[in-house]
Amino acid sequence: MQSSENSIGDDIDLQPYDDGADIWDQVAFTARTIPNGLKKYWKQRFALFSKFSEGIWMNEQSWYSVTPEIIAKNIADHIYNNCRPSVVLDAFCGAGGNTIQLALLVDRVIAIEKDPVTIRCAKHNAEIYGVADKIEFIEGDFFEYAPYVEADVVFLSPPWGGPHYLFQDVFDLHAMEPYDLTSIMSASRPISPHIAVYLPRNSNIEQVREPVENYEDQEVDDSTVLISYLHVRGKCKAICAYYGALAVPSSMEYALLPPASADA
Ligand code: MGP
Repeated sequence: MQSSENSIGDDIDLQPYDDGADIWDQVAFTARTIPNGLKKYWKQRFALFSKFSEGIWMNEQSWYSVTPEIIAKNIADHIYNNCRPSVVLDAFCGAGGNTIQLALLVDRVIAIEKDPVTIRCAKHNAEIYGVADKIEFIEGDFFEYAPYVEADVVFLSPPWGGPHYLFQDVFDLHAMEPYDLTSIMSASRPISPHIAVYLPRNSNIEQVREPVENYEDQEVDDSTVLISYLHVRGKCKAICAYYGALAVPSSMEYALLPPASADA
């Protein structure tokens, strides 16, 4: 079998802490074993993780929800350039796409994920990118841990209720499942006013503003929200809403934006 077809490449030095033998059938797919519904993501595997062929693990849910690497890097750059944080919380870390790019820039990332298989993917993938020692992984529920976490910036890439989010013309962030935007913002704000949220490209933009409409903070102009439309090869994949000191346009961000005609 060719290694380009293989999530577990021949030359991989599997991590001694977790050889994954018990979950390989859930996280290590090949061109032959990838389920039909995930084939479009398989074609994008190197856009999701440029080191895919070094043995990246993704379970089914991660395939459709992980942030493509160029976008994760763009968000991490924006956070780093505007806040220079020491510690960032990634509250729903999934298979680690955002956590890894953040850990490449900041001192420490606290990465929370409640699904036991998904967090093993994230730990394993962080090893491949050489940043595992900068990440504190917590297997558990963000809302339980939120009151005890200390971080300079909060990054949120919540579940959107599955790939069906595009069935709505305008995605209702109040009805986002299992956590609506207001709930995740309310749990995050006591940790830091500097928040980035990765959301569907068809999100109701009025609702993106609502969580901070009535905040008055003397240190930060909390009423400003920056919406970044995130593209891969000319196609908008998602948006990132930036709050607090992150709500500042950056040249990095505009570098990703294609001409308007590229979206047609
Ligand atoms: P997509 O739905 O596969 O759109 O997701 P795409 O690739 O434009 O598909 P098409 O059918 O329009 O061709 C685009 C991106 O959204 C994915 O790469 C993920 O980064 C992100 N994403 C998708 N879902 C379902 C989720 C989710 O539930 N949570 C989070 N945080 N991100 C998601």
